[in-house]
Amino acid sequence: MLLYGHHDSGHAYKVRLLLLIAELPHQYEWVDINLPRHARTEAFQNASAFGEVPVLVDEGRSWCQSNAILIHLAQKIQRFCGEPQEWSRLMEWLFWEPNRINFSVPNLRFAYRYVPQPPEVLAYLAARAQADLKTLDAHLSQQPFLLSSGFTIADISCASYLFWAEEARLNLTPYSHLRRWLHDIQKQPGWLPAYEALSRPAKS
Ligand SMILES: N[C@@H](CCC(=O)N[C@@H](CS)C(=O)NCC(=O)O)C(=O)O
Repeated sequence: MLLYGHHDSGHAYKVRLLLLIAELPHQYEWVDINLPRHARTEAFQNASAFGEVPVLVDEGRSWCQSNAILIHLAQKIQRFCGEPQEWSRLMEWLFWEPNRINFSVPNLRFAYRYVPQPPEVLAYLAARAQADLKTLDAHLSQQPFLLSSGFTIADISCASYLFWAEEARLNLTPYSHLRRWLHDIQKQPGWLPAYEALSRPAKS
């Protein structure tokens, strides 16, 4: 398997984390997403239906959209997808995440790191982020992971950008259950911090 990613992509981080935690043999290729799309390698352009990272090439087929890739891998290995009766709960989190946590937190982080936004935009995003953190914290006060059976791709998906909470200027101190959960995810064998997991491999 080959994963295309970039060190600033929490979307790519989700997929790399699953590959690492599941110990799935794979290669990782860093893509310069600061280049215009037409200037990226031909192999990447051919594999990436949406022009974005992450893309996973698996058995000659390319898979795009981070949560779709997580579902593909979890189904393939029959791990990290919860119990069969939890499938709809798993889907709920995987559909909640792109519209909520993955809207608020990455855009806040991007604004503080790269493209400044007016105060009203920052306030809007921060309010959404706080609501999302509260949702997660309340849920995680009831059980260790998002699904009652244990650690799944829902946790990987919802947590990926939260490992960069500081860069989004979000204070996680009030959210003790959420902090405990992030800590438990970090304890999964194979887990790596985002910049380490997604760095450009040294040229040989
Ligand atoms: N919905 C996509 C979002 C992917 C995405 O936004 N990728 C960004 C990096 S985080 C990207 O490739 N940006 C460069 C580009 O669009 O050319 C997913 O879940 O995979």
